[in-house]
Amino acid sequence: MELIKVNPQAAPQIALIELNRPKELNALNPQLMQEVRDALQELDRNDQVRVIIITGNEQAFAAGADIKQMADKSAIDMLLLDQFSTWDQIRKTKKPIIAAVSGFALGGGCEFAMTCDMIIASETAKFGQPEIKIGTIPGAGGTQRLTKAIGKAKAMELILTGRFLSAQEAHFYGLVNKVVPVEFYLTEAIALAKEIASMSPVAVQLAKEAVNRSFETLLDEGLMFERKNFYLTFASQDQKEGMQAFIEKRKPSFLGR
Ligand code: DAK
Repeated sequence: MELIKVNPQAAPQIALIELNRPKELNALNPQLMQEVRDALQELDRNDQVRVIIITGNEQAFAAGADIKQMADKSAIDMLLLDQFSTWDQIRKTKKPIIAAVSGFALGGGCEFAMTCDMIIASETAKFGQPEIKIGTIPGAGGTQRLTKAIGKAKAMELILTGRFLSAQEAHFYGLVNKVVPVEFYLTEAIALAKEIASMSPVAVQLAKEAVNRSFETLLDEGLMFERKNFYLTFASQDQKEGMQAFIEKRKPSFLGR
């Protein structure tokens, strides 16, 4: 594992996965996501593990998918890359996953946190779907999960403006379970994990499956729709301009084609 660190016993029965690309604010590239997928599959099989925590560092949970790797891709390149199969496998993890978020959780980073089952945030956490600013749209569930988590009006505002939600706002809108001072976000996640780990693992697995089922049929359909529109943005000049502008650290000039 190059881009993540895994500790299967961070506390008794609690595993910890740390995203570890600090210089790039933990930007999510395919290799990192595959490492997360492999780690989750192994932890799911490990009888000593009951709850999994995923975290980044104080500055960033993850600032999104890696823009530098996506910038020059065509819609068909994105389709053939098929990164969704990795994300879909992550979604199938049976054990409960808590995201312990500090700093930026943006774009794919916010989507990744929402793919987890619960979120503990530090007071410095910032959530958002800023894809619109680089000429694309959320592609890994943001339009679906954020809308279900915080309601249509606020989700629409965040997705169309790219604004960020503070940790307190995210808590107010029901996106996160709890907000704590930055020095406690990991210990708070571990405390929550321990409480869940003391329950019957069979009942926990079945309960997780049942809660997810409450919206999964619709979610599958919504994710498919989002995916197609996400790919379509890669056929636009505006996506090329938006991502290139980010890389060149300038404002994009969108032409609407
Ligand atoms: N990708 C690549 N590099 C990134 C990055 C990203 N998303 N975010 C930050 N970095 C890099 C910066 O380029 C910079 O690198 P150097 O210039 O030092 O080489 C370094 O991290 C530090 O960033 P900044 O210098 O910009 O730091 P600041 O504190 O000034 O700003 C920031 C922090 C988070 C506000 C800013 O970095 C920022 O706006 N980052 C981009 C946020 C963003 O637009 N995120 C959405 C990306 S699109 C999919 C799955 C997921 C997705 C799509 C498909 N499939 C399964 C197919 C998701 C898409 C996205 O997430």
